[in-house]
Amino acid sequence: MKRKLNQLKMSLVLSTTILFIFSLAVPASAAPISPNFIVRVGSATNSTVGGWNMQSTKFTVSGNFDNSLGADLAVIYNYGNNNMGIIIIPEAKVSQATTIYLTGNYNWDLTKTKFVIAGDYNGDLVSNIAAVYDYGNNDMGIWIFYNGFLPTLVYKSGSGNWNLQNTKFVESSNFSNDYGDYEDLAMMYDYGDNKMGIWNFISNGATFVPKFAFYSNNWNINKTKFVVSDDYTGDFSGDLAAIYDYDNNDMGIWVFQGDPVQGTFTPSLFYKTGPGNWSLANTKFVSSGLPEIVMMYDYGNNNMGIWDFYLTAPGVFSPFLLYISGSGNWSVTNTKTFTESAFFNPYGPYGIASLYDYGNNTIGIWIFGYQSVIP
Ligand SMILES: [Ca+2]
Ligand SMILES: [Ca+2]
Ligand SMILES: [Ca+2]
Ligand SMILES: [Ca+2]
Repeated sequence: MKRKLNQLKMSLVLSTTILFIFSLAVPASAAPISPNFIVRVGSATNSTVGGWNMQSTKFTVSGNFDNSLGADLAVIYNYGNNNMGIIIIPEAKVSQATTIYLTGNYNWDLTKTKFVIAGDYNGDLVSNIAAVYDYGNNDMGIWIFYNGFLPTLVYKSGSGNWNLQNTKFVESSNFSNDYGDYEDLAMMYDYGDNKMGIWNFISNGATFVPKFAFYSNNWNINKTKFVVSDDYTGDFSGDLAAIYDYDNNDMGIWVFQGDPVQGTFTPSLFYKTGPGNWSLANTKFVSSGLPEIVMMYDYGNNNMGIWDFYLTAPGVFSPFLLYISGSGNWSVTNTKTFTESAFFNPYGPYGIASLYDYGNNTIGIWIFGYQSVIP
């Protein structure tokens, strides 16, 4: 699905001016205008629902899970007694949230669920959910919730073979064309002493086959603050992007280009702010559902900004401030998720969905919608 969306996005970028409309009721006093981007503010489209416990909301991912219209949100929710539920929020419309799967009591331990992501692992263009599970004794399992959300154990390392404490990031994309055009999982692993490895778990549509895809003895995983994935090189094959802290408020974005034939990664630096220009401590969320990287930045005083690192040339990200709430208008602390995808909205197909905690077991979802216009 990502691939289809990326093609769409690329053609839009080439042929049209992109107009971003943010569906918040607050004026964007400092929104810049660049030759390719016009930012303006639309009306609020959020809705809220009561009885939603943020503490029980363990993971949120996006994908087209219902094979209808645009992207949806899927929430992994703790119903207690080791009963795990999957809630689908179609096109991020919170009022339509539906629990579509429950494991039943004592069947799923969420404290042992270390990563949850989404991708299409069997090539039917319907998104699936992947959960990485810790069986203890360094035994790791990958569960996929396929169509109908039937859980299937697609990989198990066996005891003593995989340490999930050392597994720092897991991302999904079609990194390798081995076994066909299915999305795969990439795991970034900390070998200690600035030694880092990336493993590809390559889907064959039914099980996952591990392949060692990258190694560096000069990469500090503790300085790696976020990892996201998409196609950042325009070859329709998945890449990883790692947000790296160079200290002194200097932030870099490394892209690990996936080689779909070799199943390996080649890193290159696509962006660096320089010292004094970017606080990763103030960067609450990083997301990428398109060949760009969006970050939610906390300016303090409930002033929130959304920055877009956009490919302006091959191998080059350029930052654009897409939105700024103004002081007192947006609590980053109350913002629980921030997910870019093809969320259908009144303005166009692209956007960001953000789960906002209003307290008293009430959540709302805000859509930051992008609109494209033909000039
Ligand atoms: Ca959908
Ligand atoms: Ca699928
Ligand atoms: Ca693949
Ligand atoms: Ca690529």
